[in-house]
Amino acid sequence: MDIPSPRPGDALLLVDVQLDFMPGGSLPIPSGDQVIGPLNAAIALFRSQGLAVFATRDWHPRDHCSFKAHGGVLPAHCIAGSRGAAFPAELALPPDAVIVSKGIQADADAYSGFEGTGLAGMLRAAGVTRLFVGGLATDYCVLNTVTDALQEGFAVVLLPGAMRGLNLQAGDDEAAIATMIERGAAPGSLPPPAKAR
Ligand code: VGL
Ligand code: ZN
Repeated sequence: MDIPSPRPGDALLLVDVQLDFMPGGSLPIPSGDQVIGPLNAAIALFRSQGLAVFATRDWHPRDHCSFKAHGGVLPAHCIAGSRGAAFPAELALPPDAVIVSKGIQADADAYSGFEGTGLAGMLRAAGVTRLFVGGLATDYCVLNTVTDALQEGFAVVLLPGAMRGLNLQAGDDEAAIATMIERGAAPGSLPPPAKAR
């Protein structure tokens, strides 16, 4: 398989790597914490090449419409400013990472990092043409973010080892990856770290 290496015009996009989506969080994604190691490796690689890192976060008001108490089906999660909405301390987000908050309006959900955030414009302003994407959850926010990225004209390389799905039904994550590839994303991984010599 052809494994693209990052080059100028590329950026890394982390989707919703937040404590509430980790084991023990309020909306835990199975093995969600397993994305942190591979994403840290990707962050190091992109930074070593001077490439930008973007990170979306779910950032809901207390009365968000996706919450059970407010007509939705989900437990309350990622309330803006709460501990659960924070990035895990183990995630090595660089200080100049661009943080993109989504789902900030009570009456609308936003599974895509492009919805109502201005992300496409920010990426274009930064000269980004291709995104390497990992994070949570493969079958919800990653799927919707990647779909919008392709729609907006960005090339996408998936980092399947750095994603995990909610899998409300078994296999939802695999199906989401297949759907993203059908829509034009490239299945990729990252090259292994260069060997010291
Ligand atoms: C997500 C459900 C609700 C996600 C966010 O990041 O995939 N899923 N809010
Ligand atoms: Zn949410």
